[in-house]
Amino acid sequence: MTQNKKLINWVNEWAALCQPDHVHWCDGSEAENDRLLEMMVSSGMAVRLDDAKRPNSYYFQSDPSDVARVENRTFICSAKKEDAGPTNNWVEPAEMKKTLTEEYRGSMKGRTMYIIPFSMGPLGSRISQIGIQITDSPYVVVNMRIMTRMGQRVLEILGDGDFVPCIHSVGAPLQPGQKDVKWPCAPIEKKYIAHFPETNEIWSYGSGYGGNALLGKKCFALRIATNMARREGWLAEHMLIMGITNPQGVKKYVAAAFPSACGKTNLAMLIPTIPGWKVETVGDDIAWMKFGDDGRLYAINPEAGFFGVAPYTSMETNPNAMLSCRSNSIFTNTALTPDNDIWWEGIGTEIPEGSITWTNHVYNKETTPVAAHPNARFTAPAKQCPVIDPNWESPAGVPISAFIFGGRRPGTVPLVYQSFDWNHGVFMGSIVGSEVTAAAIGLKAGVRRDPFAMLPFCGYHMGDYFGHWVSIGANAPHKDKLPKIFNVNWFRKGTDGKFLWPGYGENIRVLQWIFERTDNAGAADETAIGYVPSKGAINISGLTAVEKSMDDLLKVDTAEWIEECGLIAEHQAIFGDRLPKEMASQFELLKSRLSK
Ligand code: SAT
Ligand code: MN
Repeated sequence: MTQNKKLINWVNEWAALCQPDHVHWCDGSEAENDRLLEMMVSSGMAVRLDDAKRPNSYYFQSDPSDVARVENRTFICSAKKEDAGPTNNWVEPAEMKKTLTEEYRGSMKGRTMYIIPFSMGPLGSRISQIGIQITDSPYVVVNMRIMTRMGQRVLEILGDGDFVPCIHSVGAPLQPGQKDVKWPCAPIEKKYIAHFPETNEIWSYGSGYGGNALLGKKCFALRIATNMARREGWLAEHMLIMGITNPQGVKKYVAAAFPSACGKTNLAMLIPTIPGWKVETVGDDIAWMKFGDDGRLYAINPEAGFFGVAPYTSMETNPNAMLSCRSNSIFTNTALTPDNDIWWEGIGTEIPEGSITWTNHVYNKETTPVAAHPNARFTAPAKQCPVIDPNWESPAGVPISAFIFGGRRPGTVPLVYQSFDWNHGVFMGSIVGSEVTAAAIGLKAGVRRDPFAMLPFCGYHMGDYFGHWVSIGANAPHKDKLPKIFNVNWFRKGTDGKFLWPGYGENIRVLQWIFERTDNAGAADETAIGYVPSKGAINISGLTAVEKSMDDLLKVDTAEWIEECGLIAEHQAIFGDRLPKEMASQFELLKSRLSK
C-alpha cells in the first residue's frame, strides 16, 4: 500500500472521527471496480444496463434534492475574507473546520471509508498533481476511477511526497440495522463544499453529486489549483483543449473557456463540415498550463474522463460523445428504458413505452414534464472518444496557440473577434457573460457575467485572478509565443429571435479564421472592440443560408457597445481596489475607441 507517514496518519485521524465500519484502500483494479458495482446493484443503488446495448455500464438515480453543484453552499475559506473576494462565499477557516468536524463525527457509521489515491493529469507529468480522496460513497469511487488516474500506481508515484487531502462524506450515517437509501445525502442546509486555499485542503459534506463529490474535478483542479497556479506562475482554467489540423496537415492546439453546459463538450469533439479539416479532443472541461523550455504554453487535461450533460446529446449534435459513452460508462439521472438502456430528451429517438423517469416513475406523456433531469450526466472514459487526440496523455502537454472565450449573447457580441494584445484579451475574458445553466442551482435565471467562465470555480479574489493573467503575459519567457486571444459567440440572434449561426460542426469555419490569425494570416478589420473578420474572411462556402446573415453576425454596433459599457462599469465595480489597473485602463481604451 503506502509507507507515506503523513498519508497514514491523516487516514487514521479521519477514520477515528468519521467512525466507518471498514476502511478500504482503493487499488483501482477492475476486480475492485466490479465488486463495488455489483454491491451497488444488489443494494438497489445501481442498475446494470443491457450488456448487448451498453456493455459494462450502470444507471443511477440521485435523490431529487441532489442533482447539481450547490453554489450557495460552496465556500472559499481563506484566512482573510477579502482574499476570497466578492464572488465567493467565505467562512473563517477555523470556524468552518469546527462546524464540519461536528458533522463528520460519526458520519460514516454503518458505511465503508474508501481511500482513493488519484492523479490529476498523466502519471508523472511535471504539470500533474496528486490528491487523496476519502469518501464513504462507492458511487464516487467508481466515478473517480473514470474521471482520474486512480489506484495503487498513484501511491507508488507519490512515495513519501505531498498530496492534496480531499475529504468527502455523504453525511448520512446508518444506525445498526438501518436500511440504506438508494442515494444517501444530507439536506441542503447541511451540505458544505469547503476549500482551504492556504493549506490546499478540501472538505466536502452532504452531497453525492459530481461537482460536489468528485473532488478532483472542480474542487481540486479549479478552486485549489487556481491558488497553486497563482503562487507558482501557471494557469488552471475551466477550458476545453482541442487539436485542429488544416488540409495541409498543419496542427495547432487551442483552449477555450465557456460556462458549464454551454456546448463546451460539443466544441471539443466537433466534426468539421468543411473538407480536409480535422478536430481532435484533448479535454472537454479543464486545462492546466505551464510554460515549456521553448517559451510556449503547454496544456494538459487533468482529467481522464468526461462528465458530460446528457440531455440534447445525440448522434446528430455530438456523435463522438455518444460513442464515448457506448460502454464502460455511468449514467446518472437519465431515464431508463424497459430493455435496460438509457434515454434522455434530445437523444434523437422517441421515448420507449414503459420507460422509467429519473424520479423513478413510469413515464407518462400527460403528467411527466421530463424523463431525464436537465442536468443528467454520463461519465465516460476519455480514451473511448473516437477523436481523442494522440497526445492527450503526453506528459509534456500540448502547445497552445490560441485562447477562445465565449458565452451565450443574443446581441451585441459578434460571432468572433480577436484582441489587440494580451492585456486586451484578458479584459475580454474578464467580461464574458452567459445565461445561467442547469448545472448550478440556487441562482436566478438570466444572463450573468462569468469572467473566464470561472465565476463558480476561481478559488481566490477574482480581481487578483485577472491580475494573475496580466502577470502571466508580463512574465512570459517569449511574448511573441503567447497564445493569441479570441472571443466567440455562437448564439447571436436576428430580429426574428432566431439564431443567426448554425453552430455545431459549422463552427470549424470560425476556428479556421482563428487558426489563420495565429499565423498572422486571415483578413481582419480593426474595430473599437478588436479585430473582426473582414468581409469574406470567414469561409462560408457551401453555407449559402448564412450569407445574408454575415453582416449581422459580425456587426459591431457602437450604440449597443456603449450600452454594454454601462454594464461593464457595474461589473468592474464589484472588484473594488483589487481590479488591476491594466483592466481599468483597457476599459478606458475601449470607451475612447467607441467615442471616436
Ligand atoms: O456539475 S459539475 O461540476 O460536475 C460539471 C460542470 O459543471 O461542468
Ligand atoms: Mn465545467
